[in-house]
Amino acid sequence: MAGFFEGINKVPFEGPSSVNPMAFRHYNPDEIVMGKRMEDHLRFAVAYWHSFAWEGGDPFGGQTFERPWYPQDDMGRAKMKADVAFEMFDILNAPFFCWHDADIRPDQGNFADNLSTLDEITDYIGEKMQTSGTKLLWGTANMFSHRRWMSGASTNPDPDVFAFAAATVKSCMDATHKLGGENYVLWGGREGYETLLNTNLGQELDHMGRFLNMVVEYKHKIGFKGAILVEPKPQEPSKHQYDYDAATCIGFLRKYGLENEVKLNLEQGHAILAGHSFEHEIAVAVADDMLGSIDMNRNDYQSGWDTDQFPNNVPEVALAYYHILKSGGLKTGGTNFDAKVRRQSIDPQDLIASHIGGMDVCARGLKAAAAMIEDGGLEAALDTRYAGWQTDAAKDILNSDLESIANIVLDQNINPIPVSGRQEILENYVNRFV
Ligand code: XUL
Ligand code: CO
Repeated sequence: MAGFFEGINKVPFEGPSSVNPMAFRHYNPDEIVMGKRMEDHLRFAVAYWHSFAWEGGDPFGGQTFERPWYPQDDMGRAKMKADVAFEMFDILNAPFFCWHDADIRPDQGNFADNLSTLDEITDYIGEKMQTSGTKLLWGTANMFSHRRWMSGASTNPDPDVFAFAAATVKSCMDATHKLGGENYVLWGGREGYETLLNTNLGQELDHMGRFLNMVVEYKHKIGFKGAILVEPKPQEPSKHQYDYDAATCIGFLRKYGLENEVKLNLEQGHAILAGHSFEHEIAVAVADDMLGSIDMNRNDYQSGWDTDQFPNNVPEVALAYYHILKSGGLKTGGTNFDAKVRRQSIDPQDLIASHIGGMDVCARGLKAAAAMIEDGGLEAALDTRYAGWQTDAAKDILNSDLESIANIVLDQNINPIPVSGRQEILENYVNRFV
């Protein structure tokens, strides 16, 4: 449906002094940052669900948006939605997009019908991708909205639901592979529990581990070269979700022998819900070479909900990209805006402006992160702080045992002198760049 964004042109880069609300002031795709194009560092993706499938409801009220592709229960309107999506990708010059099966096809109730509509719509999207510059960052299965998933997907007490989930994920992996997706994501919104009174936690975790092994086996069977990613989140919609945070996921992957096959898709808002900073989650993943991709959307710090807002805090974003750049940057992953406009932002222009803002904030954060790395101040401070470990005597400690170390402490009268952690000095340093 060409014309939904009537009057909105391709978003130009106009530089920091621009006052045009429909222009980029920092995101300049071709600008070189640390030897690489900005677009290739950030690898932005538009999330199909929030921009095109979500209708503006909240727990107290229904749809606020009026879109010509509602109600979303018909293949003709699913194609119209795809036309509008690609119109928006073009306006933004977005390199990637992401979807759940339920966002792109109408839901027609049974598996066979959903399979054939998924096939038809992914053929249609595939044709559009031939002439568009926008590629698929990842596909995923929505196994949380329909009532069949209310007690979980792979962790459901009912084996029929496990089977339905396996069939659904197979179909979504096939569709992702067909569209050249660079990753496949699993987020387990209902993989958890509401109460332990009715939950066999150990059995459910074993089923989830087996399920993920089947996903990996199938990836190799079909020759899918992308990464399999799981997305941590501590709760919401379930009271407790098994994929709680990065550390929990890494432990889970190790337990089920998947640590070399599966990486993490980390989301800023989920980190906050888990009581962590985003850079904490990234640093945990990087320490184990588990960073796959990021969802760059924030929560409202007062509400305590997963509000999926576009990022607007440059210092936070800068620290996230600092850890990403230090780890060598995003590889198959990207920066997905798992973010939605507020339900009062009902105009087509709001959809574009929100992405412009998010992309600009990330670009500023990336440039600040690169400047900190090039300056080297944080790295130098770390080197100084850990310099003691460079001596042979210190390295010997790690190869020794408690008894021998105790003797050395006595013989040499080792008496540590506390050293400042210099946190405020380092915070002031970061403030120079953001
Ligand atoms: C939900 C969430 C999902 C995943 C994909 O909080 O983040 O949109 O990113 O299922
Ligand atoms: Co997400």
